[in-house]
Amino acid sequence: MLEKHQLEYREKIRAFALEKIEPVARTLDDDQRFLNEHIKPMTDIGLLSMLIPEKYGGQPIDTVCYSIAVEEISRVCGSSGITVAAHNSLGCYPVLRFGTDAQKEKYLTRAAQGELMAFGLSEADAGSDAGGTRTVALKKDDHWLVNGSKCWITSATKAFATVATTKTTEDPNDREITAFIFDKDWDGYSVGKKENKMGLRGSDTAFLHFDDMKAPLENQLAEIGQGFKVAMITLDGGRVSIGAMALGLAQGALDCAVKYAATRKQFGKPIASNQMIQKKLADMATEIQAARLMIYEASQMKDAKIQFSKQSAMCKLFASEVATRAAATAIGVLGAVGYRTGDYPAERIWRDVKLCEIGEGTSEIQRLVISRELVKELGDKI
Ligand code: COS
Repeated sequence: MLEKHQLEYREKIRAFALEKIEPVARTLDDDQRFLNEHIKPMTDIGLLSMLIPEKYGGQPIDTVCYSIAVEEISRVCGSSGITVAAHNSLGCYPVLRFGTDAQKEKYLTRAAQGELMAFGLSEADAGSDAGGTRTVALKKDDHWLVNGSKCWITSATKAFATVATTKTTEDPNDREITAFIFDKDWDGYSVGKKENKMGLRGSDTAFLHFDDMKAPLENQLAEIGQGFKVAMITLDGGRVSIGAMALGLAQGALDCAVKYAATRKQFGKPIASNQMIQKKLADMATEIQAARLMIYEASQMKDAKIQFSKQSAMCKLFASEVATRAAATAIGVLGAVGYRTGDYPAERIWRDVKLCEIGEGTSEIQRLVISRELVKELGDKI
């Protein structure tokens, strides 16, 4: 059961999403256009500072509310949902969790004012094997010299700073990985061509390149060698938000399917009166609610500071697979008009949702994380 403040927050964000985001969701996708005009209203309502303390200008909320926000935005527009989720969970959170006071002051204050932050973990040859990083930062007298590239960076062209992992050793057999915060305006920092994606076409995704880039020593985030753990802990939170995004997309698919089934008449009656359609709608709704409860549980565990790697992986895995099914089922309920681009969001959701089974760890990686946690729980018993 949600608490009163969480229900009120949901109403507030739902109203915002319906008023500001839904009317343009289709054109963002059609034109592969980033939601520039929404950054200011999103900032004002707190969507870009949900995890940032008030002293840095943030509008902090609990993680259940954060998941609700990502769900409600994604329910009308996946592209906007991932922009919000990546900025908060991947860009801001590691600075909040591991940053020095000076780093928080410098970066979170700007983030709370609506400047986006990004996260760079993946590389061309380091995807699921995130520890296979080749980007390298070597310590020179008064700076780090950084070379390499990161890929699949959400909001790459927009973000003023990126939290990224690099090796900090030249030894090919040593996986010493360290996290940093890199600023977009530094010499040697460049953004690649915007990716042409199947879905989430209103979100901005590109490579980041670092060519002999000098990073000040104070931009090291956490201890040397702790970068992989910084990334994994960040992903524990990020995966809940991808779960919430999948949930919103699934709910959007259900909204669309129910409305259509209740109004579309064939054989003289709404198709919602057919048992085969009823089964589809009922199964979708039931799975979606189960996913929602898993996301709330993982969110609560994060706030309670209980180890939640397993629950985070589970809720992302389940919600994204539920959402994939829901999107396909919605198209089935709509039939040919669901297949056509434009009139109904079902086909856009179907394209958007696939990312949820890939980004922040594939479904295979979530299963790997879950099963490793299960074995770990046995501990001394084996
Ligand atoms: N929290 C804290 N520490 C963690 C952790 C977590 N969630 N997950 C792993 N670690 C720690 C381990 O405890 C281990 O620490 P020690 O060296 O002190 O024992 C260290 O990190 C290495 O962990 P592990 O041996 O499990 O690393 P692997 O190389 O086997 O990789 C997986 C583990 C596959 C789970 C990891 O690489 C992963 O999540 N890959 C997917 C990456 C991903 O999601 N990419 C998408 C990016 S989109 S932003």
